[in-house]
Amino acid sequence: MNLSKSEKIMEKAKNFLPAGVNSPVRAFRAVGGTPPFIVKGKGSKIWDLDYNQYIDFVGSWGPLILGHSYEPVLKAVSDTMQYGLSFGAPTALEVEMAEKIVSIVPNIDMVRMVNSGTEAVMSAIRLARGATGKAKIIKFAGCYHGHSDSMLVNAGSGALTQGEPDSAGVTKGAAEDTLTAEYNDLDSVRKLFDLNTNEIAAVIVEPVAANMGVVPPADGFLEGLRKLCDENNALLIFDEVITGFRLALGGAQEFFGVRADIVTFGKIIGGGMPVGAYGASKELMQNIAPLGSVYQAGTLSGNPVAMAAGLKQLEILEQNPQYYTEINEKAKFIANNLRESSKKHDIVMTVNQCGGLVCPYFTSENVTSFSATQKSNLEQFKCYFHGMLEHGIYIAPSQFEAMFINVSHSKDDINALCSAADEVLGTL
Ligand code: HOZ
Repeated sequence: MNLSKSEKIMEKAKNFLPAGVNSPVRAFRAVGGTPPFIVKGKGSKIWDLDYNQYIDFVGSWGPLILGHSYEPVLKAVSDTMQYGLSFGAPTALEVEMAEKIVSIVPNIDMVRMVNSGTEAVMSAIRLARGATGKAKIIKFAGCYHGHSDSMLVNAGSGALTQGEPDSAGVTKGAAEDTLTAEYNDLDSVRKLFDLNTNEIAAVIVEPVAANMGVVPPADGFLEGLRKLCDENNALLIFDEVITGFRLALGGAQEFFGVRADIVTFGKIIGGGMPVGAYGASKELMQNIAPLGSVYQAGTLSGNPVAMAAGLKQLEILEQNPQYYTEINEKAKFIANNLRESSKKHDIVMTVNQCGGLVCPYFTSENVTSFSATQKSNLEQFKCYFHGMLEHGIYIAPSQFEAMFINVSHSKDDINALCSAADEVLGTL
């Protein structure tokens, strides 16, 4: 049998990496087959080891909002790295980055840079507990906040794809202070507050749930969370790893007009480099070491090369506010096309879209809750996924991830996606 280069290297990879990958969803377990091993990206396109070209609607899971190998970002990286890769000492670029984030994002005065979204959330939770002196955290089933112990409870993304929303290795102790509510269901949150009077440090939420597919907040949901947190002296944490600088320049707080107390960011502020951050008011951030007693540290935090990439991307986004309208329009167009094609081919489908995030579910249900996402026909998703891949359209290999629309997607790219989807849906 003639194996492709990706298949060959996957065989080797399995000897050295669990399932051949460094992050579970990439292993294609949910859809079957072998993931293409990527060698290059430029603009909206990526290429694999076998010279197949794909239009990429994953974009490194969100951060490449300007597209792959965006020249000014590459130049910022290469200029900066001439002076050294890491110092573990303060650099001016970190200050510039922090100033930029604070000037763009509503309601935060200070940030602490870290290296991933997981780290940002883990630290934000510690900050919330340290500042309030309370232990319990409310999260939502199907929301994913990285893989720190206390957040791997009813988690979304890879955990959900794998069908293991609770991870082995998380001790009872680490999980018992994490309470789970239902996304878009304020009553479920209210009940938890009532049952745990004066014990809830924070509510953490993905303002648009984008690790169970894409589930936008119902009218009044985020406002309701704000109110419940205020009434109960709890902090509201917006996990903006996906929505930050994507829904709008100022993220979900700006898009929905709701204030969070702590905001976490991930890959998007690195423009493709490994970065994360969390930010809050000056008062809250005074708790962070060495100013306060909430300890958190990292040698590579604020790394100059990553800062240069992220800062350049943020500057470009700031200078081009029209990008957000364009991304939104492209995403709307795709969602409408998918709806029309599914009708035309008699495929039961519900398409959710919010800003540059799109997700088709193979169900007739109105997908506004975690339980509705679970009604999607995963066999149909598998066929849809492989059909799209064969047509050169690269989407996430899981029903429970978003499709990311970027600045780099041209009209032709969007039309190619829509006509591929039309053909594929016709074969299901
Ligand atoms: N869990 C990540 C997306 N929500 C996937 C990360 C990756 O495989 O790179």
